[in-house]
Amino acid sequence: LTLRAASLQGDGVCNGTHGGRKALLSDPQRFEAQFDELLTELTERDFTEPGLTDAMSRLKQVMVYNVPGGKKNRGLSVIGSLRELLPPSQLTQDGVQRALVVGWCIEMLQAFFLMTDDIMDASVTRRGQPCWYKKDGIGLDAINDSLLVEGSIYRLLRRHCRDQPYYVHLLELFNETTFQTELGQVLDLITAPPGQIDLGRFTMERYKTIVKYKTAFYSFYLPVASAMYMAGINSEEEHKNAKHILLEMGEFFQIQDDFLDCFGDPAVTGKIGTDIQDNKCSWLVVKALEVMTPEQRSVLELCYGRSDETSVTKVKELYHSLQMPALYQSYEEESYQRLQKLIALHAQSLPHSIFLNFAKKIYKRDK
Ligand code: DMA
Ligand code: MG
Ligand code: MG
Ligand code: MG
Repeated sequence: LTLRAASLQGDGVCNGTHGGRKALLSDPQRFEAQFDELLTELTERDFTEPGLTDAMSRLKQVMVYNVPGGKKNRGLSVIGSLRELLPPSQLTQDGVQRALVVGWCIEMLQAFFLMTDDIMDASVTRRGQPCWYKKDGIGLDAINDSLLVEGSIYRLLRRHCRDQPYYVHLLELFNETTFQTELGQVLDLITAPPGQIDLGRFTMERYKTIVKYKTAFYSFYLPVASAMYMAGINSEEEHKNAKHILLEMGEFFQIQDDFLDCFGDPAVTGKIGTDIQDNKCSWLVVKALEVMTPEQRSVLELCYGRSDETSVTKVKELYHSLQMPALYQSYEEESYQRLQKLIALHAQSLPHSIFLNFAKKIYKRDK
């Protein structure tokens, strides 16, 4: 297997050697276009018993509302990574199509987590619209809707990848990643019991475990590992190297998410922050605790984890007086440098561009 150092494909536009209209589209355009096809497959091609029509139209509605509205970095990075891993001669049209399907499966896994995350975090908006459970007449039925989305992942994988040599690897990877994320979510939740403020719980050690599990595995390792399996790269050593770098990126990504929860613009992020109200073990509270005076700590003790506007404002004022935005900026810079070193050290035979492309997309983001 030859690994290319850089993509010859550039922005992923095909040169038209295979003919047909699809060949003129860029990967992001094809990815967009594929969603409707997958939706039709899921809701019209099987379970066609007339009695199920209403259930299928609900599934369609749930998918349309919850799956395609994000940045799609995770989904697109499957085909992006695969193009770095295989020479163009080894990547067929069908291979590209399958990488796009797997990309949508990751976007669906994300939608499944977010639908339940928003219920548990009592969030109000997501991707610039009301959270699904907040919609009239939905409420906790959103739980079963999220399970429908999760189940649909495996229907698509079976339909499109059943005959591929990497099918079982993908199934195990998706299962393992789902469980890891659920472990992360449980740690996130039990470290933030409503109404029980105990600032002693918020350690950097606990923080790192939470974010590795709840975010890094599914957002960073999963898309690249999927592409690796699809390219026939199964060696534990290679996966270990990739994981090392990607989990580090995932940790940084969640630190950004925590920063944006408090300091981001909801008009840009598409979501209104809830971490202070929810008593969350956020990077901001962990870092603030490291630098605050005992007096400031007693203020935090009284105001953190409360939903009244006055308390939330006091916590934000405290963060400002501790220069948290500046502290975050310098952390971002330092983390970027560390990541570059990590890539140089651990990427080994994997093309560095896979990791660098990812890094480019996430550093300095505001949404
Ligand atoms: C994100 O945690 C983790 C998962 C598994 C969705 P979060 O609650 O901080 O995410 P968000 O800020 O998007 O609600
Ligand atoms: Mg949340
Ligand atoms: Mg959460
Ligand atoms: Mg968040």
